[in-house]
Amino acid sequence: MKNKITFLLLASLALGLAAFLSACNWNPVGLPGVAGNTPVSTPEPVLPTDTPEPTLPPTATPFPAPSGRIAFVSDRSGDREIYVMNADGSGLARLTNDPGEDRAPVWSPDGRRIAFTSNRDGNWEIYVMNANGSGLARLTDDPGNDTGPVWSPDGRQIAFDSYRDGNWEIYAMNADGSGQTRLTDDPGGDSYPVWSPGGDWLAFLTNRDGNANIYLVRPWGGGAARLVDTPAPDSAPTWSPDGSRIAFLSWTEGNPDIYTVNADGSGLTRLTQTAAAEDCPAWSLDGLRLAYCTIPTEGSDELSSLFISLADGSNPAMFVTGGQFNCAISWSPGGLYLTFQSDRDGNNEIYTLNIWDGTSVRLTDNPPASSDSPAWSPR
Ligand SMILES: [Ca+2]
Ligand SMILES: [Ca+2]
Ligand SMILES: [Ca+2]
Ligand SMILES: [Ca+2]
Repeated sequence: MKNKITFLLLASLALGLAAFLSACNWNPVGLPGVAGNTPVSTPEPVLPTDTPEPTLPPTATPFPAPSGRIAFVSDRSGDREIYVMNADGSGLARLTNDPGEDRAPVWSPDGRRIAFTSNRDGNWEIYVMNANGSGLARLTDDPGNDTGPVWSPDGRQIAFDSYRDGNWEIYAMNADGSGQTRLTDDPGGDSYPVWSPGGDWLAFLTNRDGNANIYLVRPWGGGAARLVDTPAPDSAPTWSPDGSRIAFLSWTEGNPDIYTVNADGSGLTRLTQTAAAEDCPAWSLDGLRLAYCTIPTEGSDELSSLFISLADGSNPAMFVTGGQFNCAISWSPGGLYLTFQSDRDGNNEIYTLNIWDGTSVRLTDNPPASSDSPAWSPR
């Protein structure tokens, strides 16, 4: 009997202690460690508060404003330079200042650096700078043209196109320019490398089969393999965020349409069937949607438009129309906005689009200069 009472007493003490710990949100894992002789104060227990009654009617939560920065190219100073601005168009800064042509800014995955292509030293080379324009460094240095830098997802490598061997080949290098390695070796033109989200593949374009096809190669080299065999030129491969599918453009039906295919080459699916030229397929960050542009055929009285459809091509919704060119789509961090260039107001300017209410805002206004090639920072 005594043992039973003792047991019950201990059990109720244990339950009480557990209830106390639970009620206080006491988190033993969160306790600071004791370092050296520094005394550590015991945190005050946090008493549970009553769950507040929901306020009716609910107050409107403001829609998140666009964050991050947008890099772009403009010739407003007389030659093409790289600029950056806040996502509302404020805080404009010119990052390059060289009579050569500077183009194709691409953000490092951590948003701290920008790689770009310039012919300032007599032929196209790859450069990198900090996101405020400081710390400029040339990464390639050879007489052949080097273009199209793309960062690996971990930010440690940059893949690019090079003509240093007498035809276009895919190269990769460390982000400081060291370790430049040729990944392809074919007399055909190999260009436009795109990293898979996992960093373990590069998709690229090659005309080694007689028309432009998409191939895959490992970032460390080895053989390249054809992803999909289409009878007409393909272009603009872009990986879904989970790496399972690749969207691209194909001229199979006589003009560019958007297709997707699994990363193993199976499941080829045509998403658009229009006479216009689709362009710039860009997956939403959750992989559920694809944004793209249509560029009307020459002589058509249609206007260029920007669409967002589901990832299988269904439910295409026109978000923007006007002008002959809406393109260069880049999604915002968080995925609630995208930026694009359009000549809907007469010359190329940079816009943002709120994909939930469909409103677009023009961020640049420098006629007749062009502002184009917007790239939204990843954070
Ligand atoms: Ca320049
Ligand atoms: Ca070069
Ligand atoms: Ca080649
Ligand atoms: Ca089409």
